[in-house]
Amino acid sequence: MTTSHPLDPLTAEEISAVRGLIVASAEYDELERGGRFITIELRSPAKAALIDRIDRLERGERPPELPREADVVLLDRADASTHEITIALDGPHLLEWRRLEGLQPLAVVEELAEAEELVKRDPAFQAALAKRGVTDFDAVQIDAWPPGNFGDPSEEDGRLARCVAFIQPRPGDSEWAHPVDGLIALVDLTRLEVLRIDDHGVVPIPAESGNFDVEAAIADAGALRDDIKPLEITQPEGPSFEVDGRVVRWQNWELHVGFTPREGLVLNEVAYRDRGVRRSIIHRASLSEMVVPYGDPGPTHYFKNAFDAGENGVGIAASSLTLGCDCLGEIRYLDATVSNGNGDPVPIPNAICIHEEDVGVLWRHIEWRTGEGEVRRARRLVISSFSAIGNYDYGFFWYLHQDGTISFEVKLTGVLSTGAVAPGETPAHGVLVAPGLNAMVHQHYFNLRLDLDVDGTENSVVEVSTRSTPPGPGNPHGNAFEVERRPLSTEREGRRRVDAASARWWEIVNPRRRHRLGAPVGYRLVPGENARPFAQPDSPVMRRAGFIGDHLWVTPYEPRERYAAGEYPNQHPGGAGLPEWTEADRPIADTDLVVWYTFGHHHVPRPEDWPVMPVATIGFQLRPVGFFTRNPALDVPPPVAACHEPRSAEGGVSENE
Ligand SMILES: [Cu+2]
Repeated sequence: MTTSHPLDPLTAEEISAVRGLIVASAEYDELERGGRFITIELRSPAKAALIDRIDRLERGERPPELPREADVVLLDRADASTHEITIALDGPHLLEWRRLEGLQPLAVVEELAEAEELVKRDPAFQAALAKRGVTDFDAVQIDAWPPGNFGDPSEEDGRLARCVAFIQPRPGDSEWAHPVDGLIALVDLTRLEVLRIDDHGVVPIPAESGNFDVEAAIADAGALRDDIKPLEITQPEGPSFEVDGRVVRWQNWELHVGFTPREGLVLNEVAYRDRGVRRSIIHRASLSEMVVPYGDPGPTHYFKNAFDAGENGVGIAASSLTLGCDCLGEIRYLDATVSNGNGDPVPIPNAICIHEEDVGVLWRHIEWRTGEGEVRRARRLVISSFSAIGNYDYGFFWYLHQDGTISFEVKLTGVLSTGAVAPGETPAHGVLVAPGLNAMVHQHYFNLRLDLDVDGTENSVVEVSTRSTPPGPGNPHGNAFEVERRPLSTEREGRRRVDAASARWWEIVNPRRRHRLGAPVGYRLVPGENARPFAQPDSPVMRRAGFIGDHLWVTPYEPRERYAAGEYPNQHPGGAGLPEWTEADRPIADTDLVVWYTFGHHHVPRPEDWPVMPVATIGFQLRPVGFFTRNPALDVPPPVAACHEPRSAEGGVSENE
């Protein structure tokens, strides 16, 4: 018997009920060619109601049932208009149906497949392929990219995709090794028409295989490695966490694991039970947007800047995880359910993997005089999922640590996006990874929406920088440095950038709750790897992805402000989301606030990233600062009876001396 939670994602039955209600409605009847279902997801109950529910549970009261509702995005198949529909699941009945003008939701897989068939069978596209020596059109794979928005008046209407071709010599081969450069088809996804074919001239298609299966590895290295002995992770008494429905409890931590079609993994109601008292830290944390701007101006590449969340759906693209492959050890899985273009539920079994990992030493000190000391081993709770979007694979990993730290990491792997260059040519905006094969420079940006509620909803953000103390009487030896704390009081002040020179970080504090030593309790957002964008500030991509112009953004909590590049980035001319909202310059001090952290992985490809990339990681940490009175992990027991006993007792050192 598992417990249900008001933030549990919609079940397959609920998705079917929502679909059934919409298809039977009078509003749907008016759609000339029916609708394409883009997303069907839970509409979150109001934040105040969720907090009230927790408070009541803490007091031992029975909380009231919260209404269960669904949000649907539907595309009119006749005129490509977008419709937002809200459904109450008790009944069920229709609450609201809104038609939007000029906004395009993410593209679903059915549309990508239709575009592929259309372009592959297009006589003009086939003629252009034939000019390149390609006549087996079954070996052609078409990649439909979100078109972006470059202000071209002929691209203002309709629902579009830019399609590029790859050749798959044999079924199962990696097509990414064989890009057809210089040839693009602009497609109308609703009317299913090829609007335009741009042929910028023949570039030889790279021939070398980019396969990375076992057969390819043996062909490359002669054999597979034979010196890997079994490494088994066993927890004979089971894992130390418990999963109740989608609520996870582990080592004082409690949280709910959600999932949405657009964001994928969502952490809800993350709290730490501190000596029996539940202390809130995060109300909701999710990947709000991604964008991958490419730095090659060529005709087949300049438009590549996919917003993988808002234009594709990170949750829709989630894969099932398998034991021993994606996750190792004592695993507990959670399933996800998304929907297809027809509105039918699509289960993703084992979409989320939960397990414990040993991560080395938690803390340690050995006295040099005696050789005695204390050591504790660290473990962390891992909650993760993987999404495969086109050529790339992204792993999204949340970690809870025993010292109160929460960290997030993206694992980037999969296959590089490629183009071709003429033999002997060196690409100016990329790197050769195989003969004639260009891996273009690019960046991967992620924005995490962090609705932090540190010990309550009213929080403030302080920027903490370190500077050298000016030489003089206060710094006679020149060694001094000091920490500067700068409160961020309005949204425009809250747009900040990382700065290695001042070792900058930000602290989210609760000014109403003080540590015993006087300072407000808080959590420190510690940046990891990061980068500035290199696209021009007034370029189409920077207008559309304004959230990558700064690394930190702070807004007052507003439930409709969910995604860093706005609700509908697909084909959007730009300006939406964080840049637009923060222009209001609302106050952000001592209020219910949301922190949005943007971080970018700067990817100048290496030959070693080919034919499949070893994982690169990027992320950040949220570390308690004055949240606890002292090291909260003192109570972790020693891993064995004694790690470092006096030297004599170890039976060696003293006697031999
Ligand atoms: Cu990359």
